[in-house]
Amino acid sequence: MARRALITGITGQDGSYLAEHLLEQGYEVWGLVRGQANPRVSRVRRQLRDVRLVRGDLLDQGSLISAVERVAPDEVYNLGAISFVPMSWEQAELTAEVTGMGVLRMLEAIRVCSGITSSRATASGQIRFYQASSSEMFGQVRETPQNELTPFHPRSPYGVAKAYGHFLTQNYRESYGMFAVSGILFNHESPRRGAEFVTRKITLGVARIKLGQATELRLGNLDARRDWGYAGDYVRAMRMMLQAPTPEDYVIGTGRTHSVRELVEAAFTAADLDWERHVVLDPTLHRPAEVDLLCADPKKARTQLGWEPSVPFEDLIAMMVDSDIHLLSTGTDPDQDSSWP
Ligand code: NDP
Ligand code: GDR
Repeated sequence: MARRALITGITGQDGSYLAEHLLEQGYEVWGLVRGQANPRVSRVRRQLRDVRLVRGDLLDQGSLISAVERVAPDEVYNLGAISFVPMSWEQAELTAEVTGMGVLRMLEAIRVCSGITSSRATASGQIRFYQASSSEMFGQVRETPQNELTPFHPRSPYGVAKAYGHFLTQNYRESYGMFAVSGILFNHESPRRGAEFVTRKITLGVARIKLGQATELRLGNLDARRDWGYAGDYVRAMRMMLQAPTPEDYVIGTGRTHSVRELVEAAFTAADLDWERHVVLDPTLHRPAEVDLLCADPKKARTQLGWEPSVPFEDLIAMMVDSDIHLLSTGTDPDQDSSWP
């Protein structure tokens, strides 16, 4: 029998790549969708035809119980979140509810539907749970690179909410013997990345300038450093974690770090443009508290899961620039378009 997976966040970047990956692996894939007229749900219907959809919202406990009952999954991937860090200061309570408490609600849905009470779950017949934890939990780091033992010091309401979800996942594993794991994923990008994140903002900006549709690109802090990898590689790691013999948390990243300035240079170079003629620094885009430096130590994932990233930074950025030039030159409006590159 095919394994059955339920994915929250199916309309997002990672949800799309994970669904494709699991379908390739022979899974029956279900996606949790919310809202009455969410245009991203139509996109999923069109682009991921083999994915079945079930209604539910991380804000609504009953809907999650109904979804888990209906789907009866072998594996649950909790990717749903408010994931844009600046928004988490503007809507801190909502971020706590979706990104933090949403994890509690999904774990409770699994616990209730599995009939787990105060005693430990039996190993057989368990629903395996993946939580999308984040390198933003490290925040202000005192050691680099960061591994599974590096202490957390989150610097945004988003990072705090993720830390809550992370510890809760660990707690359900320890309290109930659930197969519940967190992947501490560093930034991962693709042509499907939301336009609000800095990589895609830059590659779309470069494409507009290249095609004569814009002359400038406004950016905030160019000195922040991130460990950027390719989303298609990172969803493989999610599945690997749920196939491991024991439930454990893993750091996933490339082990290389670049500044936003280097990202800008790579993207403009990929389109034969001089970034200094076009980038405008905008202090209003700086964050109330910044995460200055992130760099993963993915040794555990490499040795225990056999996971390796496959797309180097420069290739990733060139892939995104090419995709955006193609998208815009075919007259597509990325803010309106409902298909994925
Ligand atoms: P996206 O922002 O692309 O997708 C977020 C998803 O969450 C969307 O499908 C959205 O659905 C869904 N969502 C939002 N609110 C709710 C809600 N109330 N109930 C159910 N679903 C909801 O994120 P990514 O794909 O980039 O990331 C996936 C996960 O991994 C997120 O949890 C993110 O925080 C985390 N992460 C991402 C990293 C990255 O670099 N991409 C790195 C580390 C962690 P809708 O269409 O309904 O709004
Ligand atoms: P991040 O990603 O906050 O790391 O969270 P983002 O791409 O938004 O920012 C990365 C860095 O770029 C700097 N920056 C700008 N960022 C944006 N968005 N827009 C700008 O104009 C700009 N100028 C400079 C930021 O200050 C920051 O330092 C992402 C999300 O996917 C999270 O959900 C995930 O958990 C983490 O990655 C790992």
